[in-house]
Amino acid sequence: MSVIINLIRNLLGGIIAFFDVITRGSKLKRTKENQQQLEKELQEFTLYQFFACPFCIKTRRAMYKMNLPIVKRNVSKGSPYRDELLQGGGKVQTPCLRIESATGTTWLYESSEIIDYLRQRFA
Ligand SMILES: N[C@@H](CCC(=O)N[C@@H](CS)C(=O)NCC(=O)O)C(=O)O
Repeated sequence: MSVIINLIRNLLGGIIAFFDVITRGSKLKRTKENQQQLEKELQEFTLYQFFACPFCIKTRRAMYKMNLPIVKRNVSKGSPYRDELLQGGGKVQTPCLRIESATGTTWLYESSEIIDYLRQRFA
């Protein structure tokens, strides 16, 4: 039964992801220098996610719009990143943004909070 539920969930997620790609439009443009500088800063971020998770699609869409090419790690069952997320963040819930800074590592859960954080910093 759970196999069928997972199949339906992935199918619906795939459809949402497809419509996201064809409707997301253009991304924010920066000068080459500004984009390069920004991409250096982005090395401190990692997004833990599932491809077909609607909350991850919403977060990836906002990241695309802000032109933030952040490293993504898929946490499907069997992936080593799933354990990394569980150990570091405390639970397997996606999306989760890992933020590395001089003061330590923060694991930010909740799509709305992740998007707000990125908007405040980069938009
Ligand atoms: N309110 C959360 C909801 C996140 C959520 O429910 N994510 C699901 C995937 S779509 C999840 O991680 N479920 C745990 C699991 O599948 O193990 C958000 O907006 O980020």
